[in-house]
Amino acid sequence: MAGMRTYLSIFILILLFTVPGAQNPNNANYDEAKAGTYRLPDPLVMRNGHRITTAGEWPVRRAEILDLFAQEVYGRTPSSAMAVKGRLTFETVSRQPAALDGLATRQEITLRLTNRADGPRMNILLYLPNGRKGPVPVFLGMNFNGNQSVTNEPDVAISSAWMRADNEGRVLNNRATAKSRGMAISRWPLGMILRSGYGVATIYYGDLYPDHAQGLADSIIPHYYQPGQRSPGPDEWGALGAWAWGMSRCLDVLEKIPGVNSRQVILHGHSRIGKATLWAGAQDPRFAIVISNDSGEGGAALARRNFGETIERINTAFPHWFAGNFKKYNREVDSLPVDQHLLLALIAPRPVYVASAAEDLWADPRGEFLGARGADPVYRLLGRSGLGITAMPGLHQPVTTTIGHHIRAGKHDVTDYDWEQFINFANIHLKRPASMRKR
Ligand code: GTR
Repeated sequence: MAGMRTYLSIFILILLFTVPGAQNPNNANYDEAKAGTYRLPDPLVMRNGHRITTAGEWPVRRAEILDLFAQEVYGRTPSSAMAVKGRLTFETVSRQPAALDGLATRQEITLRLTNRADGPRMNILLYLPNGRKGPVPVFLGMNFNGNQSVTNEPDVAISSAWMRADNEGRVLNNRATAKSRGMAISRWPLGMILRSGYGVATIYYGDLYPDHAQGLADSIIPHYYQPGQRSPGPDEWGALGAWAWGMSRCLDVLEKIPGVNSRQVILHGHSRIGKATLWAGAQDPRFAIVISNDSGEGGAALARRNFGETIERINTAFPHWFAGNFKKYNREVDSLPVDQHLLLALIAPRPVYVASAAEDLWADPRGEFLGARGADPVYRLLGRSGLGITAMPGLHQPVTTTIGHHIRAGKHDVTDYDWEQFINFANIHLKRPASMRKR
């Protein structure tokens, strides 16, 4: 036993000295002068060198870029998984017409993620504001700690899925406890959103893929293998792809729920969920607006900048997130045929919002802004306002053109300030008259 432990310690020591970035995640570069020089792939130049000059040609370049992200970065979603679109069965398992002191009607909806009755399920928590005429727009986003974490209400089901450990007793043995109720309410200001006339839909991201390196077996991915397949191919989806797929399946359900304006669903996500959000918004044109909050590396931040998290570091710490092919670029970022500005461009002409936090250097706020700026030519080609600026604005100066942006003071988080901007951005782009907004 002791010998075993010695071997293990030696192994860990070797690992620490051989895996770059493993010693200290913060051995990253935070010096702007050392962010490096790079040439971004031009959004308007095809791989064969042809330059796109008209909006009519964009769909061809768009398809090329989408395919490159699927092939090299996030992995393809298998066609067997796409075939179920809109055909999976769901049921409303609870309904509370006077939730949150009568502010909203709350529903818990269970969606089967395969066509087997005993297969995996995804639980949607949906609030629709009471007393509104006609269907309402909805903010849809995944949560990190189970649906019970976004509200203090005692009668919302506690997620029974695997959950990342927590040292405050809210998650014990990788399962949420009653103490996890409301643990994320600061990131989910339900009252503010509902009073502004929007519904809220959320899902625990772990319903699709448990977020750990061995999570594959318990994810939805094996349910969509080809006959005889034992693992995803190097160009097939990982956790980010599975989370993105779940967002679209939630939209399939919202399309069938009375009271929801499914043509005005605003997809939002923070950090790793923000990365999946951008990928979902890029693939699924039904999302009306897409919001990335502090999504960083693999999200809105340019990969070619050596600042904060890098491709090598993200693939090392989270080997399950991206397609296997993405690991080819660990030390070869310049050969990556895309960069993250092109991911944002895939959302065009729909409004996209990139939010950053000044102290969140790991996510590279400037790289996130430059990602937004890099998407601008596509929006302008399509006749939209794009970002409309070239220099990064100072703190708390939100940009609300078709590519929205803000950088706020503070840390990696979702705050009321962020939500105020998201709601304002949605009000502007969904053209909601003041009378339909705050009550
Ligand atoms: C970090 C990771 C980031 C970001 C973040 C989060 O550890 O390096 O890319 O996703 O987690 O999701 O909070």
